[in-house]
Amino acid sequence: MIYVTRPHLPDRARLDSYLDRVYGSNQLTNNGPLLRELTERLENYLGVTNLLLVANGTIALQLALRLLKIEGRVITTPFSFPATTSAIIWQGAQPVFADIDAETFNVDPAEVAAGLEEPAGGMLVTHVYGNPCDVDALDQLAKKANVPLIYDAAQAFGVRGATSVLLHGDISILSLHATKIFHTLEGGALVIRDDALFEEAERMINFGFGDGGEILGVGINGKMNEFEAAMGLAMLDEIQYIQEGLKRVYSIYEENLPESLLRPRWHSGYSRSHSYCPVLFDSESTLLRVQARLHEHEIYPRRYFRPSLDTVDVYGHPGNCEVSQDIVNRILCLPQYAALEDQQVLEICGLIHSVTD
Ligand code: T4K
Repeated sequence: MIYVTRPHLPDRARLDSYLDRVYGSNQLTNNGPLLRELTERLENYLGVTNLLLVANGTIALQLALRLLKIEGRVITTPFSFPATTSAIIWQGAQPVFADIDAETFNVDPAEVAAGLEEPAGGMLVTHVYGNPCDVDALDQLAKKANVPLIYDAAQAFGVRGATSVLLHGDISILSLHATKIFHTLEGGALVIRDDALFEEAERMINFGFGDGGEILGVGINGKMNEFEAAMGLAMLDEIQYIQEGLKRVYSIYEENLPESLLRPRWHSGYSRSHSYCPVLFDSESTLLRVQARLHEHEIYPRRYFRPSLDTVDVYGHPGNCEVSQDIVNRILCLPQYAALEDQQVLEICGLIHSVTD
């Protein structure tokens, strides 16, 4: 079976050497030594400061919204994972969907500007497939409207231009879930621009406790544990191998997929994470035929993202994002992970050709 992704498991002896340290210290969680070491190494690797490791990417989004005291209308994208919208609603705010650009699949700044014509509490937008949004335009819009801006960079680990993409906006969040290029089993992170807000976030994920154990704010338990940090350290030791593998697989797709299949227009000036291989078909019926052909061969691509989040009834705020509603019906993410063999990628390309040619 070939799934859309396959989590990387680092060398067992390497992981064990980190786990031995946990067994030696008996410190299993609560800001332990491995967590502190991983935080420092990730800050260096990503080129950021004020990075806070947490339990998962979803709680990172919820914390970001809470830290920035975002209420009321939140301008957001309909083309993302459900966590992006549900975090807004969970915080008691109201998602207002701005449609996406038909070429990048990221939120369209002109649509965001339209959403900001009425008073808004903030913006939460996604770097879809790790492809940076039009960050310059969005940063400007947030500044002009004087609202906080959160980037859901769950899929954008390691993406950088002149600097890390995570340095845009007030807060960027990462998912470090098992299916991501770099993972800690479950996990997430916030990168917080403001120092005072970062200190508040450190307290917030630990029940609101200050250094002396006094309760300084309403907190929650959002901590990452030492086993997860051990996995992160072992993963980081192998990140170059993972990235090279993803790049190899992606380039085989690029050379061998039908030219008629559209790919997102990637933001020039930024590195590519190669974590996802989305392809856009001319119609949903072609997509369904390709999917069925791949399933016959036990190959399971995924329809990331679907549905368009502005159409989800339980979110209670249906929108009318025509571009997103069209794209979700035609986009398919092909299997993409470092351990995929050249021959397997070529087989997938051949099966797609057999339907589209
Ligand atoms: N914002 C965005 C833009 C996101 O993409 C995500 C997460 C979030 C926020 C929230 O972050 P977290 O709270 O999750 O940290 C997967 C991931 O679970 C999810 O983290 C990720 N985005 C999303 C894009 O993909 P599903 O529902 O597709 O997961 P699942 O279990 O169907 O896994 C996909 C395939 O991976 C499976 O078909 C088989 C393979 N797999 C998966 C797991 C977990 C394995 O082989 N082994 C495994 O252990 O969401």
